[in-house]
Amino acid sequence: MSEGTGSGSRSEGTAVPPGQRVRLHHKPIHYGPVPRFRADRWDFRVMGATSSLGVYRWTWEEFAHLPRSRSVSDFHCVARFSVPGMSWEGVRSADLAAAAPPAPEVTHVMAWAEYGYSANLRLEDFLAEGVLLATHSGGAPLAKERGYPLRLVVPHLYGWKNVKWLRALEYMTADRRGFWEERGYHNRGEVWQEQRFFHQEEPGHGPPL
Ligand SMILES: Nc1nc2c(c(=O)[nH]1)N[C@H]1C(S)=C(S)[C@@H](COP(=O)(O)O)O[C@H]1N2
Ligand SMILES: [Mo]
Repeated sequence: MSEGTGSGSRSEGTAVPPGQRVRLHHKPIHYGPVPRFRADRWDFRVMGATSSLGVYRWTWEEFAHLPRSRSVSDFHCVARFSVPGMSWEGVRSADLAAAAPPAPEVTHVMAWAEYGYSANLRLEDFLAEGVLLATHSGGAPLAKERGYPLRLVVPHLYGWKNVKWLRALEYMTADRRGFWEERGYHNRGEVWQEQRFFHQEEPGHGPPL
């Protein structure tokens, strides 16, 4: 088991990103219902521009055999609260990408959840230190409403990029906006740069059409 600290966590001090306040507890936040997990129907896929051109697929049982790591990081919701020092356990994005390598042209990744929720990430943000496909939090399996059985943890990007009930990753050779990115939120959502909303994006960055 490898241990790590999220790149966005700044956990050495009490620093909180601009515009955020610390909250120790918070209610789950998501759009739509909590999906039910069925181990016999669940799978995890990596699709799109893989280097082999094929689709990778793991059953729940197979997914448990991927290398596992732990990471401690702060969580930042765009609704202006941050939860310090959350501990997560799961598969590091880099280990997943080693098991399912992207083609050299891949620049972005779309994370797909149950019911079609999605969030886009730059490949470098996806591969950053501290990014996990988490199955556990605080030493226990994720709670249903926190994304059980699998959740993306991207500490340096706002909460909406931390896709709960994760089912697939799509490697992309051009950027495309996900669910909230199409609805007025920032395409990247980096918390220390306070990239909250679409209107903050640089001109020419590529507005949604
Ligand atoms: N599948 C899915 N994942 C999601 C969401 C969602 O609506 N659907 N909401 C996001 C938002 S906006 C936030 S702030 C976090 C909240 O995570 P939490 O419920 O563990 O606090 O989940 C994110 N992941
Ligand atoms: Mo959020």
